[in-house]
Amino acid sequence: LFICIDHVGLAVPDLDEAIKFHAEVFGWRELHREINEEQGVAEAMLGTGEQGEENAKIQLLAPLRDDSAIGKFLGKSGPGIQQLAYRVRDIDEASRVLRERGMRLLFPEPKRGTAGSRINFVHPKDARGVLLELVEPATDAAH
Ligand code: V0V
Repeated sequence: LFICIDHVGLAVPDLDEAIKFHAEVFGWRELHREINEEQGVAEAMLGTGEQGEENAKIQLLAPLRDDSAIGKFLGKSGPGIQQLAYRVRDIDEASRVLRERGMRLLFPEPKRGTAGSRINFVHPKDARGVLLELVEPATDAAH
């Protein structure tokens, strides 16, 4: 059903400051950055940058608005891990199987995620306290 861990998402108040911190202290490199209005986030993907290495990424998520998912998370829990993202080959099939197994997905249909991917989320109550994202990368994605 799942291929691997695609990324771990961290809620951060300030994207630029967070990128700098994770680069300077942990050596992560910025791979990609974009604004996703629908999700209310400015996000950056960080990777080790090792050629040929297929590693899980870190996604930094900063809120565009206080009433966005990340804005609310920061207000309630402060900065930290907001989501765990599993990569799937076929999000429609994975969603069907998970619904069959009793999981509630947050969106009726997948939404647009980072770098043209398709994303959906399992409700944190159903995933035992974890906001679980499903991500089907765009077929022509460079990363
Ligand atoms: C809420 N809860 C969480 C949680 N957020 N538990 C674990 N991890 C989280 N991140 C718990 C919360 O403590 C409550 O438990 C319960 O779930 C219901 O929370 P709520 O306060 O009623 O609901 P909200 O308003 O905080 O909303 C939570 C959800 C919301 C998950 C529904 O954040 C959402 O729709 N998220 C999906 C979209 C998203 O996260 N977008 C930003 C990333 P108690 O207190 O009742 O026990 S965008 C992204 O990842 C992109 C673009 C990408 O990857 O490409």
